[in-house]
Amino acid sequence: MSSEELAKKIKLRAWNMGYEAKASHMSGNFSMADIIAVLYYDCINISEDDEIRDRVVLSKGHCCAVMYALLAEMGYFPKEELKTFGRNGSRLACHISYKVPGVEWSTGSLGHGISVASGIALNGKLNNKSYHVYTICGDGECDEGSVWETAMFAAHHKLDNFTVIIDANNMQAMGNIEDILKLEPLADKWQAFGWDVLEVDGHDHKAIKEAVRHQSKKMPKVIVAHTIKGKDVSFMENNLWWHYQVPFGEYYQRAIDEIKGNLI
Ligand SMILES: Cc1ncc(C[n+]2csc(CCOP(=O)(O)OP(=O)(O)O)c2C)c(N)n1
Repeated sequence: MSSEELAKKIKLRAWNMGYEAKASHMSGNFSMADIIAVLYYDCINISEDDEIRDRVVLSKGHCCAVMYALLAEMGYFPKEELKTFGRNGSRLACHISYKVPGVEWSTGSLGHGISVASGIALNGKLNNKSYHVYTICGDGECDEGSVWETAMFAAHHKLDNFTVIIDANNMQAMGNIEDILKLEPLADKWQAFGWDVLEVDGHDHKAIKEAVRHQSKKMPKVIVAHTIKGKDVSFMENNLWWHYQVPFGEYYQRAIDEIKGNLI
């Protein structure tokens, strides 16, 4: 299986999970699927040895369905359990939960995951650990003040074992980033805070891989990954309605057909 196939696979699983659980945030799940597929397939150390395994914190914790699907694909827990997503008593909560094997930290309150992740990275530095810490953050999430505290903190401590990947899909819950709270020039802002900044097409697996593998020296790294919200489903792409709309009716099968049609 290629990382491209893995990305499509986890989208299909997430869509089915969302349909059964009547869960939203599917379009934000789809914009980041390629990023996490490349991360786990091609880049990070997923050793079981706690001393050396890389850490991944999903800061945009509302988009947990693709992450759970990915972790199940990677063997962290049985795929069968994905059917319990969002059910009473299930550990697969609709915002990501640390109770699920492979999940580093529970998130959902935007701006928290990235802050915690920087602390984990500092801990690694102070204790001479070889692990790298990655966090996936939304662009809307960058409205949170704690994101910019982290930007200062990580640069101050020269955390070159820390990578933030921004899923820059240009939308948040209630509208376009540009209209709600302008972020541009986003890359320049991170650079001004003392970060090594890379920009990629967040659906180009080769470009994502190269950016993730790029080793920054004495500074943290941010990858601004330009993505499309709802990627690969025509009626969801860049359509705000699908931020909170749950999969239903005729849309259910149409999305599956489109994602499968795109299977490489
Ligand atoms: C502190 C906080 N405020 C508000 C919300 C509600 N909320 C959930 S998703 C979302 C939009 C986030 O936008 P973005 O980070 O760009 O995520 P994406 O568009 O990728 O889904 C908001 C405001 C939240 N989860 N946490």
